[in-house]
Amino acid sequence: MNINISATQKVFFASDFHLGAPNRKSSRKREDKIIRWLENIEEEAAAVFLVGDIFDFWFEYEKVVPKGFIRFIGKIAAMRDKGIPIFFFTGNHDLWMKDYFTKELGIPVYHHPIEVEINHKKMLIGHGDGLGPGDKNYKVLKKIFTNKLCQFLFKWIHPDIGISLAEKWSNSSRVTNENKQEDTFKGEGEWLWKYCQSVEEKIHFDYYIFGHRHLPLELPVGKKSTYYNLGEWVNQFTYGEFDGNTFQLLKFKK
Ligand SMILES: [Mn+2]
Repeated sequence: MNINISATQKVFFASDFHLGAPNRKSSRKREDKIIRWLENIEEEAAAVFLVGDIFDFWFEYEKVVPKGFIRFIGKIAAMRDKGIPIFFFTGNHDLWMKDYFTKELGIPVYHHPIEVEINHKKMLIGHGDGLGPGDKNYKVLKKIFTNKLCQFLFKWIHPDIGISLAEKWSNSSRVTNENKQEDTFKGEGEWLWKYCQSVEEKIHFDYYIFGHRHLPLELPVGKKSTYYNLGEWVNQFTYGEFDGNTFQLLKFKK
């Protein structure tokens, strides 16, 4: 994909909103903040990349849309209607997104990292789950979650039961879980960083942009590339901004 932006335009990146977690009240507060962010950037936005785990849980039934997040969905619908391109990626929490956003809002939904060139800078953009060494338990789970038969069977559980079950499960792995030992830099154990390095050996990208890690990172990949992790929006409210020349990680404070 090729995007060209003018001197007054910017491209924005964010991930891991985890809308819905840990409960409706706290999610609603976060949703309002996300909408304030979108209102802040929409004047300048040439495109917005929402890079996975936007919903703490999402499942697409044939005729039923999960309740909630209606203000956020309304906001991105309005931005699309104004002509701002928005790109969605699935994460490990919302990997069951299918074509509802595409058909209803004109927002493509990507399940894998994609290559994007913006003003001649090459970027590899994706959520980042299951890439690189490590994350072994998740890789097994992902096989089950992406299994067509499992998805077919889940679809036939009544949504009131199916979604409740999924929310219970999500509770154990959610971003708001304070016991989660992932908010400190792991050095050599940063497997997404490793993944960037292995890609860079074969093909050059200026920027590697991922989410999933819940830790804002800016790390060199070889001599000419940088790996950015977008962080998350439960505690840190970090996002990426590219002005055509420079990529920056910023924090939304309003
Ligand atoms: Mn996440």
